[in-house]
Amino acid sequence: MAKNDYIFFMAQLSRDKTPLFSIKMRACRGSGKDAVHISGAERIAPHDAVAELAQTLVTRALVHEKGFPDAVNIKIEAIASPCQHLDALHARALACNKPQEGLRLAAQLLEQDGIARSTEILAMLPLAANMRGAMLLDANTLERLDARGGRGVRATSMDEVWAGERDCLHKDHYREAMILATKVAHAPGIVGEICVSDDPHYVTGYVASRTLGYVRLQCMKAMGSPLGGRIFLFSGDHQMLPQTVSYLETTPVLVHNIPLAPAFVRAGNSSTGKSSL
Ligand code: WAQ
Ligand code: MG
Repeated sequence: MAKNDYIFFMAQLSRDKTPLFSIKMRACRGSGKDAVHISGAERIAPHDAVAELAQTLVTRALVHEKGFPDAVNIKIEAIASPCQHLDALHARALACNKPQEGLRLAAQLLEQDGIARSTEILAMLPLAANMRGAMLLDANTLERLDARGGRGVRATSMDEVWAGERDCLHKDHYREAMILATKVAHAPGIVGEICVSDDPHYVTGYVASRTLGYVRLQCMKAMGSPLGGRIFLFSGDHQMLPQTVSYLETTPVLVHNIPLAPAFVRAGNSSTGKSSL
């Protein structure tokens, strides 16, 4: 092998062996129990891209509409376990222009997906506001399963598969939510998710599951409201819960083939007056 070929070969080999890194950013104002979450984001990237991404995420933390943070945390860790590769959920988008309409569509979609108590579940969304993570609920009994007070369960360790840098200085609500929703939908025992952003000017939310796909709902809350929240719905034997939470919190997931954000279309109305979704 010629010398240059050898150098190229060795460089390639070491790159393939280079572990992926998780880069997590978290910004808050205040401290201790009174800390208010301002922004958070995470990426999974190869070694060469880590320093620049960390810098971009710090900049993102410093320019959030919720104001200046008092503290920005960056955590960089090599990913030790093998990543699970998942195809993104199918995506669609339903038009609506009032929160009540969005919430009603959400309830209907979940009900059609087999979640009988969807209206009661949606009425619990305000309880999930101001949590750092999601409220984990038994979809059948509505019992709260996370028992973690204001923290909730956070899905972490996921990104789209690295295909060169994409802009992450600005939050891409759809893309980041699709990555999270794809991981959550594949967690053992999880049968659905509901999400409303806590970003005051982002009123679009979604419901998702493996069978439903990812359904964007154009308006889920009043413009300007800082109240969002997430609910993860669990169904099954509670003995499985530690496995579910561990999957959500630690299994590294890389998502492939994220579809472009679909345009919002009106749900058709059937003769019964109920939307056909
Ligand atoms: N794991 C669990 N819950 C989380 C996580 C996480 N990693 N990150 C945020 N949450 C919870 C927390 O309670 C937040 O208040 C709430 O979700 C909303 O989080 O297709 O921006 O990051 O256009 O404000 C939906 C995009 C965007 C819809 C959702 O959520 C679309 C969004 P945010
Ligand atoms: Mg937010």
